[in-house]
Amino acid sequence: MSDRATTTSSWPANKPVDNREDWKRFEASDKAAGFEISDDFERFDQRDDMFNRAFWDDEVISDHVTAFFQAYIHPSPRKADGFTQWDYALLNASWSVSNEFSARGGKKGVREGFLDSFKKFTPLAPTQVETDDLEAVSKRLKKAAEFLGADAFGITEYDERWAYASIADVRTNEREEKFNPVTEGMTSVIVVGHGMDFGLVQSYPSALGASATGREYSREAAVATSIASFIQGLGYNAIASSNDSAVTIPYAIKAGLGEYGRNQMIITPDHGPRIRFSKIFTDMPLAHNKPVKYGVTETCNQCQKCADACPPKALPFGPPKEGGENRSTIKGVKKWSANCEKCFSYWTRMRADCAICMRVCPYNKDYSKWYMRLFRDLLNSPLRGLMLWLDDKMEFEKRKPPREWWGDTPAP
Ligand code: B12
Ligand code: SF4
Ligand code: SF4
Repeated sequence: MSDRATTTSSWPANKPVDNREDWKRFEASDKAAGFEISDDFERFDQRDDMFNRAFWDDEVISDHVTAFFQAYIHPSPRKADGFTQWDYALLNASWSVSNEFSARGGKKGVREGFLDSFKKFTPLAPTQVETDDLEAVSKRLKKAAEFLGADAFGITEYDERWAYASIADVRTNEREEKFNPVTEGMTSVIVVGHGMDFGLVQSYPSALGASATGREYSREAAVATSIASFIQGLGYNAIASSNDSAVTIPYAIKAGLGEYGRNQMIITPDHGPRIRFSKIFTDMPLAHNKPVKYGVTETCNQCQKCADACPPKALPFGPPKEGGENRSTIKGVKKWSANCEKCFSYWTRMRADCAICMRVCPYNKDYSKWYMRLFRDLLNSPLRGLMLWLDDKMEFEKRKPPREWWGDTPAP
């Protein structure tokens, strides 16, 4: 356990937070996924992520931070395109279902979807369905998940390393450490993808563009809890989760949903980086997917559009390396890591979240069009260099004026 994790731990002292011997069983699947994890690895404490540090860390707290969070509750629209009352109204509407979920545990100090996992809707069925044929069971589960709203679906083994060593307690601004219950008895993690609106992402940075993020948090809450309810109805435990409980990206990679990019995102074949993820932890016996490799790492080795475009220069140039510039980076994992202090500080000054690094990525295309699918396939081929040149020439990454998203409706 890290020294910073020793503050007000209130869970039993015998809780295993460091099972290094047991983690050796992940060596083969780590290799297949391209994970390089050293002996310096430590599980991450949620209170060290930027959102939580914004409440307790004097190095992060500022008037800009206060104004940023306020903008999502009581916005101050301005005349600038993308920040009008219409834009903020859509932004806050897009978040409303998610806000409802996260507020309902308020009195108990629970913030579902962000710090704590979602409350269960459906009691555990007294009988369990047969699970002898794992492939068939997983196929049915995928079918149900797609019906319930999943845009992408994958399953991987539950891996304790990515579960937060502790979760942040919302009851005080200190965000003290709270026992993370998700680790108990879980064997699989189902990772569900939620595609973001292409046109809105093109208008980032803007309050209007941020609606693309808000809508998916609302959908994550609805879809992940529905899938968990389905599994509970089959007689197995299921815990629905959005940003809470665990670092999502390593699970998404192992579940075969896509490859990790320099922009710190999973880049999927069907949505590029323009996708968000929720997860469901379960003890239901399921078949596990394998990681996919389709050329993203090679493209990122040759491209640095996201790092160039990032206004506060928070993204890394050069090859992956271990560790980061501050406490918001997990220890002991070799990967591309951002300086998230710089990133979050930019958001707070702008009073809205950012996703420029998603917008400018050559994989951020509208894949409902056949010629964009062809573009992607050529980008993943030996013609990569040419395609990156073409991507620049065509200026695909250019920001679209937010007012254009509203289409033919006259500007009021
Ligand atoms: C906190 C957080 C942030 C913080 C910063 C992270 C931090 N270090 O504090 C801020 C506010 C800056 C942020 C920004 C953004 N975020 Co964010 N964020 C999260 C959140 C809630 C927690 C991540 C965390 O615990 N990080 C702390 C440590 C682990 O960070 P780290 O060491 O730098 O590791 C990062 C990556 O390297 C990777 N990672 C971690 N471990 C490992 C291990 C291996 C082997 C590999 C390969 C990668 C990997 O995941 C981490 C993501 O922060 C996750 C949801 C979740 N529960 O995972 C979403 C999440 C990662 N964010 C997401 C997105 C999309 C964004 C933004 C584009 C904002 C937006 N408008 O949507 C930007 C992108 C900024 C950037 N390029 O990094 C998505 C990514 C989706 C995708 N396609 O992969 C997630 C998964 C949320 C979701 N619901 O889908 N985010
Ligand atoms: S912009 Fe380029 S370097 Fe960045 S994630 Fe996309 S392909 Fe990789
Ligand atoms: S979200 Fe914006 S500020 Fe943060 S890394 Fe991406 S481009 Fe940079």
